[in-house]
Amino acid sequence: MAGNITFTMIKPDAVAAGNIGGILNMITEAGFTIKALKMTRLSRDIAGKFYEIHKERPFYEELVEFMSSGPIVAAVLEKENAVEDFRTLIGATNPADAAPGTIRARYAKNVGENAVHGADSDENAAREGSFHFSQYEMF
Ligand code: IDP
Ligand code: MG
Repeated sequence: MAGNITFTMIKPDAVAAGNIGGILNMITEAGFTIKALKMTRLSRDIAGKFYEIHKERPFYEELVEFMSSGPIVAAVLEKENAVEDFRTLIGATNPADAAPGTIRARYAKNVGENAVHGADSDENAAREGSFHFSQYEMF
């Protein structure tokens, strides 16, 4: 059975462009409840650990560089079928392929600077949530 928790980050491009409020509004309008939320900045080391699963991919260094280039907003979200529904809400990785009305269609700049992260499985949502938040920061 699908779980009800997912994990997201508003990436440095979207924070710098002033889109935190617009993106959080799209998320809550789509029926997600915010269980944890913080603005922070990832060091290269922490960004590298977070994206360890992509270590062998050609864009890994670029991704780590970008994700540590400025502040981000991390959040744990709750909704029925959270992981899949959130992936639908954010749209395809490349905004050129993202469906109209999705967060990436509206806010992403390109395939790398694509406004938001969304966990891709229940296991990764749990891992990523506890990577960024202690149990006392999740409500
Ligand atoms: P996802 O974020 O849609 O799950 P992934 O394939 O898991 O996409 O890639 C993780 C992140 O790595 C993307 O969101 C994007 O920021 C970056 N990325 C993916 N593909 C490329 C690429 O071809 N060039 C540069 N960055 C990329
Ligand atoms: Mg992914």
